[in-house]
Amino acid sequence: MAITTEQISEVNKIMELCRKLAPHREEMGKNIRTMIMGIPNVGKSTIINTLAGRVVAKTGNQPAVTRQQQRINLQNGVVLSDTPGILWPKVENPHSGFRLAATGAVKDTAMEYDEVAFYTVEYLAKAYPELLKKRYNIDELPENEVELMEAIGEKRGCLRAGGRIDLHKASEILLNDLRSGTLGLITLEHPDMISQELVEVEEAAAQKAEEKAKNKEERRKRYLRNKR
Ligand SMILES: Nc1nc2c(ncn2[C@@H]2O[C@H](COP(=O)(O)OP(=O)(O)OP(=O)(O)O)[C@@H](O)[C@H]2O)c(=O)[nH]1
Ligand SMILES: [Mg+2]
Repeated sequence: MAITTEQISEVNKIMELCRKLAPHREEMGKNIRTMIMGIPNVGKSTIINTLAGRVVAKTGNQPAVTRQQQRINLQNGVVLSDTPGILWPKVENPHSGFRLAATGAVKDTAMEYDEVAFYTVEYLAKAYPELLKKRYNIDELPENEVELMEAIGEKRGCLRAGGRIDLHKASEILLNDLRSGTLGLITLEHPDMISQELVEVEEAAAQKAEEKAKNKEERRKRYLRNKR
């Protein structure tokens, strides 16, 4: 992805902020030590290359491109550490799982790829219908997500023998367009969505715990019956 001059000057503001945060380091004549952290495939290494003004860190459109910590001296009083992407040990909210997969933060093989595309297109149809219409030249978006993926596939010539739509190919087109920014500026998550989803996650967890307790009680009863 090409970085614009505007983006470069935005990114360089980070340097000013770092200096403000740690003025004592400069007074001591020491380098300010910084570290960049985040989920996989969000552009950590790309920011580092932009700050360095040259390619010092390997980037790529998939998770786990950076495999170990790498320290880069920017030669302007700041030393930067690039780190591999990190994720929560367990993602309990299924919506978060889909969104992480949509952005490529988890490996494409970790989840059912086409399901991820269906989830994403359903969200985009609600949140950004105009972007979808424009990108794929569709006047009216079908309500059903499978039909919508079929419409995208049809527009892009994703055909299989017998004229059937190749949904996997259509899924690849959609997710690539999202990840490359070709679809437009998109956010997959808002704070209010999360509050609602967390309530659902808690309810599901409570229900699971209740079922588990019930099963345990059943087992205990059966055990006591057999013992008699
Ligand atoms: N659309 C878009 N793509 C970006 C942006 N910044 C980086 N990318 C692309 O996103 C992909 C991942 O970038 P990296 O810099 O390798 O990401 P990372 O966070 O270092 O990834 P890991 O080291 O794998 O955790 C690359 O294909 C970049 O070209 C951005 O602002 N917008
Ligand atoms: Mg990286």
